[in-house]
Amino acid sequence: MKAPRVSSTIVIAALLISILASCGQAPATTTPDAGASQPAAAANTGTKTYKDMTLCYPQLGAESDWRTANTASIKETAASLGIKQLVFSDAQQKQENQISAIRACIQQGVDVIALPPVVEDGWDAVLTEAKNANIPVIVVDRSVSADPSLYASYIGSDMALEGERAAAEFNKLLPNGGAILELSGTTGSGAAVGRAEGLRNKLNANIKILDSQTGNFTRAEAVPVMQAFLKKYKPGTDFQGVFIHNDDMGIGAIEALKAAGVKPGDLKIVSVDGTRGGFQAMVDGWFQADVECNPLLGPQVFEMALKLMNGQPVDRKVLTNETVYYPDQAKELLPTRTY
Ligand code: GYE
Repeated sequence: MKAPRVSSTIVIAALLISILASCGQAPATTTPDAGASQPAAAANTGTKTYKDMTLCYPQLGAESDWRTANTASIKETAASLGIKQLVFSDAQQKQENQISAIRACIQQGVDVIALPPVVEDGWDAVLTEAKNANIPVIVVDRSVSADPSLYASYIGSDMALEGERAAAEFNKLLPNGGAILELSGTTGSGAAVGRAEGLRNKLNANIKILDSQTGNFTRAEAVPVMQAFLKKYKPGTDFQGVFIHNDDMGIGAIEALKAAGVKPGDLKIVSVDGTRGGFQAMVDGWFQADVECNPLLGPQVFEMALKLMNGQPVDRKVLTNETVYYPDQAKELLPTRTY
């Protein structure tokens, strides 16, 4: 009687772990290749479990609701899986802070580093240091321009596809052409670079991008940028639409538009993220579409981290499956949005 009881306990525990790992997870597609080139962190020490894991997450900041949800997903997943230690820090959107945090993690000898890089360039040195210390790095959320041999995998969104989806919305919203403004994210960030590129790739030739300025992904910084746009260009006459790289900046922009007497629907506005704030802006008639970007990456990150600790191959790229939300669904979906 004893043996079956032990094995059913193991089965239940394994089931629980896999349920927890998939709970709240962003749906993903994977790109297997070159997985065998990962640094083998846990070569001959037996199979590691979540209880053995120390994971370093040098978060880039707390600039948006997307970011808050991403932080919560990492912290909640770490707690529910019962990992040994999560080394979490907030770099306040400064790359040098992220680099110092990574160096401290290397010093401490963490098992895995999961890095959401604030910008794309400038990671080669610190990624080389991690590689030399045999600590695998998962690049999360935004891309890096460093050589792919310096990190194990990328988990996150296809930012160019998000920009292309926004372009498709403007093509539908402005069938006879026109001009749009772009309120872009942090300069040099994978998210802003990809979205800008995607927009330009797919926007109809009769829709002109009149101007593009950064609001650094924050509400506060988007307000003066929109105000400056409104001083230079007349809404409805000089431009008919605005592409905004995230919902937080969209909310800041709405504040400036309202103050200038612009009414919901006067302009075609497309944003990115699909946060509660974005859904509210659709309910209120300000956004005509919100391109989804899913921040709930915790489960995938820890699952991959465990594989890396055990020297198992991983997919080089895990892209989140995403959609576009519209005002007619917003009212119904808003109450169940978790971020
Ligand atoms: O869209 C924005 C956040 O990198 C995908 O960063 C992320 C972006 C997200 O500040 O809200």
